[in-house]
Amino acid sequence: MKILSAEFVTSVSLLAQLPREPRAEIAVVGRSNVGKSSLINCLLRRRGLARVSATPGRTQLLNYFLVNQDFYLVDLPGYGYARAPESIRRTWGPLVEGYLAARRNLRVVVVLLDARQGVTERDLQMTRLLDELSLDWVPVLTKIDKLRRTARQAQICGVAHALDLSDSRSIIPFSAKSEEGRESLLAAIDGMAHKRFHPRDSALTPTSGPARLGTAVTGRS
Ligand SMILES: Nc1nc2c(ncn2[C@@H]2O[C@H](COP(=O)(O)OP(=O)(O)O)[C@@H](O)[C@H]2O)c(=O)[nH]1
Ligand SMILES: [Mg+2]
Repeated sequence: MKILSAEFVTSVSLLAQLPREPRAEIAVVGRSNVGKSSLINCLLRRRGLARVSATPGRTQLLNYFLVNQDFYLVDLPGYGYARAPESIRRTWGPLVEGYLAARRNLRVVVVLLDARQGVTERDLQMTRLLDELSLDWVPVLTKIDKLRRTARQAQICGVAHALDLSDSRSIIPFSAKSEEGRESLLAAIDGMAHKRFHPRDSALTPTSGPARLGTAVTGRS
């Protein structure tokens, strides 16, 4: 998928403010400081579109980016920032969980995991929630450039094990610095945004767990 256009559309702090058009949505979530803003800027090739923040955890906003005049990339507030004010931490759950549970046009959730830290308890809570909600999700290992070549495969296997994935190839190693994984992630997003049939659109029982991405993500950079 080529990025032809990308623009910031709106920030939402209440579920009642969510856009009403029935566009496909791809959400991005992860711990504060995991590299979410950097990943979005890298994917969309727009420096500074999503701010790379020095003070994480200050805002609880869902940021909407319109991509190719086609689908929304939704930047969800990061979790697990210990120094965030209590009032902010209290609003995270209802806002993010409410969005994930109710948003019918949500196609897939991109779950960011820090390559050096691996899977934390908060990450597991998130992936379990996504499974409970029968949402497809794609694990992405951010800042992969910080791992030495020798440590990297062991870490990927460890993350697959922690997430209970049968195939470690469903994890996308990513670096906003080198752009490794950019094409793989774009291909995965493209596939999910344009899938003709999506369980959330119907009354059929949806399948859950990491999205089956077929060949889209096997050819890594
Ligand atoms: N080496 C390296 N650093 C990164 C990468 N992505 C983000 N960072 C750094 O990690 C910090 C947090 O990044 P940011 O995108 O603001 O994370 P966010 O809080 O999840 O939005 C910043 O200092 C970034 O420069 C990456 O791919 N490689
Ligand atoms: Mg950020």
